[in-house]
Amino acid sequence: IIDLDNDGRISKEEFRCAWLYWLKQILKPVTALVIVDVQNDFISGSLALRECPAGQDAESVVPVINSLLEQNLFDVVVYTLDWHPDNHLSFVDNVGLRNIHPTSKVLKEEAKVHDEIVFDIGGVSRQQHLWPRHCTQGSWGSELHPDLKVVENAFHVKKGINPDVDSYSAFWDNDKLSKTELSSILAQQRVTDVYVCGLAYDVCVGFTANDAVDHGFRTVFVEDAARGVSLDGISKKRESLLAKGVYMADSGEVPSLI
Ligand code: VGL
Ligand code: ZN
Repeated sequence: IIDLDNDGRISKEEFRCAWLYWLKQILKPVTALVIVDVQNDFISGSLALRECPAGQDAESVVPVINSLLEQNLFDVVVYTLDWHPDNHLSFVDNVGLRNIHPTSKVLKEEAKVHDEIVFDIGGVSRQQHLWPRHCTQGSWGSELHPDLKVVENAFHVKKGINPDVDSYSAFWDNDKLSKTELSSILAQQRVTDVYVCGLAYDVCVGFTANDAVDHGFRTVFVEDAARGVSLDGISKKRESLLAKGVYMADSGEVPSLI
């Protein structure tokens, strides 16, 4: 692109253009859209968000996410899947399978959905929010919503596979015992900017956005493409993410950010 003149030198204007070109190359973001847990159970199955305290319609994120995908804005697309074994500790009907830690205020016999119980897992205490049985591996509830657009060459990341620890973040489990494939996928693809959306705002999307910042990514939370469990949970999560440096945006603003 640089046209040398007769003396073999470049003009001021050419120098300016070349400089801007290289700056743009160096600073060019590589973007990833991480679509968190847009699975049947959170929309119309056992953990349907409309039955949760905030009463939100989870299905309404599907056209918003599809529209983002149809604009071909992102270099990388990742779909995450909550992917639990039958004996997962988060299921309220599995409480009987484990020992309760003496510090637990919730007793085995009285445990119900949304309680915070404390288990004794191999001599270590582990606090756990109790959920209805959801997203068991290979079930209908674990499938992506049938209307969600699935793009070619996307990555699919499963989480919550270890029966003894929950995994809200798509990066690692709640006790940071082990990582999913997400961070190595994003590193391998040279991603700089992570856009998060999906279900649920105050649980898995929020935890994923938080950990994206901790991994050093510029992080954008696409709020109109997310729905949550509780209004209080959503507003607290929003505050803590803002304090952390997460950028809150609506899907309509995304093209101007990229
Ligand atoms: C989720 C509750 C339990 C989520 C997963 O994807 O937000 N919520 N498991
Ligand atoms: Zn789960």
